[in-house]
Amino acid sequence: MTLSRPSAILLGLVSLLGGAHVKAEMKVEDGYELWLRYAPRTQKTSTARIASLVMQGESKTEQIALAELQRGLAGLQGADVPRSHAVGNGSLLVGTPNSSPLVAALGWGHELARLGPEGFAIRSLTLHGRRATVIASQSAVGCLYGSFHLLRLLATGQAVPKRGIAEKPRIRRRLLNHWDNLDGTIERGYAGQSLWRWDELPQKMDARIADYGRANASLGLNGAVLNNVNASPEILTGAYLAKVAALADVLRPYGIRVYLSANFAAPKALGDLATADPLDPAVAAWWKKKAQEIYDLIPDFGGYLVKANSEGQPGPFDYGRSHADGANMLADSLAPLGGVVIWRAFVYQAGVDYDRIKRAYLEIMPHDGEFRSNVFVQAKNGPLDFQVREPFHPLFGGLAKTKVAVELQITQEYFGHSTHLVYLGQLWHEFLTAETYAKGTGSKATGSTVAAAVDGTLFSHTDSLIAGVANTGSDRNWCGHPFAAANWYAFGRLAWNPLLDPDDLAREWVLQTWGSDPRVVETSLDLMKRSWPAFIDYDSPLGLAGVYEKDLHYAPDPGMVDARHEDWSASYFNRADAAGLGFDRTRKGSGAVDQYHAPLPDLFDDIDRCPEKFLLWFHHVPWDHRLKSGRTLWDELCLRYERGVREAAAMKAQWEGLKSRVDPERYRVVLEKLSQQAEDAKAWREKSLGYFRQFSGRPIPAASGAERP
Ligand code: BDP
Repeated sequence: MTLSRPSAILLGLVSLLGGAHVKAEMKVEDGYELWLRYAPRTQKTSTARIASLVMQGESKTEQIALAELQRGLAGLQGADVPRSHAVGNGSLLVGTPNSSPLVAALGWGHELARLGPEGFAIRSLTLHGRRATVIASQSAVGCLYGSFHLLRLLATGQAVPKRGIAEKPRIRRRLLNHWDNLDGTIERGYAGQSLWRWDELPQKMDARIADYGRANASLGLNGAVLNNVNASPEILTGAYLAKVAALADVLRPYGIRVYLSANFAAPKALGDLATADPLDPAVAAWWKKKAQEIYDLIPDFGGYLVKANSEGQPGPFDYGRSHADGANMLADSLAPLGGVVIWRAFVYQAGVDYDRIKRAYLEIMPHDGEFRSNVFVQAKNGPLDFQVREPFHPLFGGLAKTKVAVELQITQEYFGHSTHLVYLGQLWHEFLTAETYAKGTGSKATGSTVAAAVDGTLFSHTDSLIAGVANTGSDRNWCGHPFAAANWYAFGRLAWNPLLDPDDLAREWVLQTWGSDPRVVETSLDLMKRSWPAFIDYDSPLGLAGVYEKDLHYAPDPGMVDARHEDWSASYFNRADAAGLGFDRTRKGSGAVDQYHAPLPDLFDDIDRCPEKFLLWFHHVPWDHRLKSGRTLWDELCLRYERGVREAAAMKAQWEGLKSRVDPERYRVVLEKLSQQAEDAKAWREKSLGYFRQFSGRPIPAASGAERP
C-alpha cells in the first residue's frame, strides 16, 4: 500500500457501481492520500512550472525527497518531470552544501547554518543565466521539509515570494504521542487498530509505516512515542525492542526519532529486581543497562515518556521519593547517550487539595530547579484533561528553571470521537497565544505567551518539546473522520511554528484535501470555523467541564457519579445545586485563581470581569445572575445549548449543498457523520438541560435559540 495519486477511476465506473451523480472528472477517493493528493488544480495559478529536477545527493532522505517531488509535480502539473544533472531553465535544484557541489557553489553556508539542522531556504533565482528554484538546507531532512513546503505552496496556488523563504522550526522536538497498546488496541483511539503490528514485527514491515513517516515529515513532525502512557513493561524487553528498532529504521529517513513510554516499575515488573526504588543503586544500574541496550539497537533513540503516580501507574511515590528523584534517575541513564525524559504533569494525587485542577501545580512546582537538564515536564494544555475549553495550565509561565513541554490531544476523546466534525486549530491557537504574564504586565509581558514558555524563549531554554496525542489508526482514511485529518495537519504545522494562524492552516488543508472548487473550499472552511464554537455550545458552554458519561467520554451525563473517585464524577465538576452552577475556584472557594501570575488572579476572581468563556470554570454562579447579554445564567445556558443544536443542523445542511462537488465516497462518509452529530447535539442538550433543570427549577425559555450566532 503506498500513497498513490487519487485512483483514476472515472465517473462512468462510479455511476455503474453506485449511481452517484458527480462531475465527469471526479475521482474515487477514500482519504488514504490525506493532504498529499497532489490533484491537478482546477483553478488557474500564476506559479511557474518546474521543468526538471536536479538532485545530487544520494542519501535515503534525499531520495525520498526526490521521489516526493517527482510524484507531487507529476500530479500537480499533470506531466512527469525529468531528473537532470545540470541546471536548465525551470530547474528545481535541491540539496545540501555537503551533498551537492551546485548548492555549495551558491555560498549560502552562513545563512543555512543560521537556519539550523532542520531549517531550509527556498529561492527563485538566475543561475548561470537560467531561471531556477533552489531548496537548500544544512541537512537532508531539511531538504525533505523544504520539498514538502514547496509542494504545499504549489498545491495551494501560492508562488515562492520574491524575497524567498527561510524557515526553521520554533520548537525542537515535535512529537506524536501514540496511546497504542501492545495488543493492537488504542486507548482513546477512534480510527481502528494500532498502525504498529507488533505480532508481525520485526520480520514483516507494513508498507503503511513509510506512509505514516511521509505524512509526518510533510508537516515537520520529528518524533513519535510509539506506545501508551499507561505503559506495558514488556515494551522494554529484548523481543519488543527489536520490533521498535525495525520501526525506527523505517522512520529515520523521514527525520523521525522514536521514543517509548516507560513503565516506572519495569525492573520489578519484568522480574529482574525486587524493587523499582529510584534511589536504589541496583535500580539505577538496571536502567543504565537498559538504556545501553536500546541505543545499541537504535542509536538515535529519543527517550522515555513517563506517566508516574497517576491513575494507578507506579512511580517514585511508591518508595517515598519525589517526582524529581524519579525523573532524574531515568535522565541520568539516558544523558550520556543523548536521550531525554519526558515526565508527565498529569498527576492529581488525592489529598493534595480538594480541587483536582490545583494538584499538578502543587505537586510539581516545589521541584522547579531540581530536574536534570535532559528532563521535560510535559503538561496538558489545561489543568484538567483536554476539555472543550480550559484556561491554560499554570505550569506554563510557572515553571522557570524546568523545561516545560505541552501535550495537546489530537484524538477527539472529549470532542465526539471520530463522529463529530470539530476542528481544533482555534482551540490550540487560543491556548498558545494566551498571555501568562510571567514577565510582569504591560510592555514587560511581551514574550511571555504560552508559546514562548513552550518554545523555550520565555526562560531561555535551548531545548523544547510539543506533543500531540495522535488520532491515527488502521482505518483506511487514517483518522476515522475525513475532517479529523485536519487536526493532525494543524497540530503538525503548529508544532513547527505555534504562531501560525489556524484559519490559514485550515485553508491549506482544505485546498490540498478537497481541491480548489471555491464553493467546496469556502463551505469546508466555514464548517471548520463554526465547529468548535458549536461543539462547546451543545456540550459544555460557559466554561463547564467534566460533564461526560463514565469511561467512554462521548456523550454528556452531567449527573454521573463515579463511585471509584469523587473527582471522576461529572457532578463534582459542575456542582449544580439549587443555588447555581459551576466550580468556585475564587479566593472564597478553592483559590485556584491564585496559581496564575497577576493580573489574572484578580480578573478570574471577579465574577463580573471573568471572561464568560471561563465563567463556570471559576465561579459557582447563581441561576439568576445576569450575564453580559442581560440574560440570566439559566436563560443564557439554554440559549447556548439551543444555538449549538442549530449550528449542528446547519452544518449538515451546508455539507448537503456540496453533493456533486465532492467525490461520492468522502461526501457520503462526512454526511453520515454530520447527521449523527446533529442528532447527538439534540440529545446532549436534552440530557444536560434535563439534569440542570432539576436544580434551576426554571422553565426552558421557548424562544431561547431563535437567533443564529
Ligand atoms: C485521560 C484519558 C485516559 C488517559 C489519561 C492520561 O481518559 O485514557 O490515560 O488521560 O492522559 O484523558 O494519562
